[in-house]
Amino acid sequence: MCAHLCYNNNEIIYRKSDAVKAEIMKLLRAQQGEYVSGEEISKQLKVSRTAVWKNINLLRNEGYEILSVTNKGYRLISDVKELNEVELKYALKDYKLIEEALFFDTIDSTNQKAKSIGSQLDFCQSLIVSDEQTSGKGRLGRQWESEKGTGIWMSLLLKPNFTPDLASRITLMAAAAMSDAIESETGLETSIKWPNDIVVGGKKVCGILTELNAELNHINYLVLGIGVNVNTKNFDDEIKDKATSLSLESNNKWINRLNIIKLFVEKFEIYYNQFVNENDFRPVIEYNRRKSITLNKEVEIISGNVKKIAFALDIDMNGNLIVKNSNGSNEAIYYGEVSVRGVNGYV
Ligand code: BT5
Repeated sequence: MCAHLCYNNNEIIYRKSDAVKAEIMKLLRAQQGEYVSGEEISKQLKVSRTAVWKNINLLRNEGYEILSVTNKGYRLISDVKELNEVELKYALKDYKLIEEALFFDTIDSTNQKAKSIGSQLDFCQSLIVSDEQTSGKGRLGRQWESEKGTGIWMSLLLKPNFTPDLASRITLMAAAAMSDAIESETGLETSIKWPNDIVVGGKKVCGILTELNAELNHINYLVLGIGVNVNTKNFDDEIKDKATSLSLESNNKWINRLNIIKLFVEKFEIYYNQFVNENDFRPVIEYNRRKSITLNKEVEIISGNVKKIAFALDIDMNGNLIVKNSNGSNEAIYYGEVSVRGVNGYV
């Protein structure tokens, strides 16, 4: 068991108080701007009036605007921060995979933070989410745009008990779980560009970066970094032709980031447990095959300075891309230092 805060008494008390805050928010939201009395809240939540008052003050400190009027009670004025520490911890409290959830207003990179936690003794399996990244990273040190308040910028820190050669499977699990979460929340149709992009309307909405700290036969920790453009409206010139957001693809509708995170964790935990406990990776491969935008077409494979054209045939049971080379031979492409592009551009 991890020796971090997550299982000691303080943390349990802290989580209980998180639950009270989240339940108060639920009641206030249900009133849709009308007043709800302190007495009513205390009755429904089975806590004292003083506890209600204390928790309302805590919520105010966290940025919610809540009005209180004598003899009327409490009224929610503004509720724009759907993604914050309280809501995140409460939303994830039932998922055993995540022992600790951390939220930052701003950070250099959630992957970087996860790596520094992972290097401590007895770390917790954690989900690290930030509202903004000032130095978000893609593969091979590429830059990842992570504008404040607009996307999901998060990293899952895991201590898997399988060998390092299987780690790339986590990327495919994440792609399947996130594609499913996006579709459930938004109704959009997604595709997966092998191995680490999710695509909507021919453009990238999500990128995944899996990093590993391992010995030859043992993983010390694994960091699964995921970036999703949710309500992003503007992209830098270099990427605006190939990047989009869930909101842009849904007629500018505002989309709830927390719901997507929760749906993702729910699905990812199922895939992860199936693989770790039952050695069953088939559902992930089947999902990736079904949603693949890479298969059955000519692709350009870029490895360092070397580029070649091949035909993408299949994703095998290990998650490798099987391609037919121009000389007719089949080859398994491993996830790693390889970029795969459509011959006419990004997909
Ligand atoms: C990826 O790399 O797609 C992995 C991105 C992982 C980002 C997450 S956010 C949370 C966690 N913390 C981190 O620091 N990173 C992870 P790659 O396949 O190398 O794609 C990077 C390329 O995508 C860049 O070179 C740009 O061309 C493009 N790009 C950058 N920002 C983008 C964005 N917000 N949306 C779409 N494309 C973007």
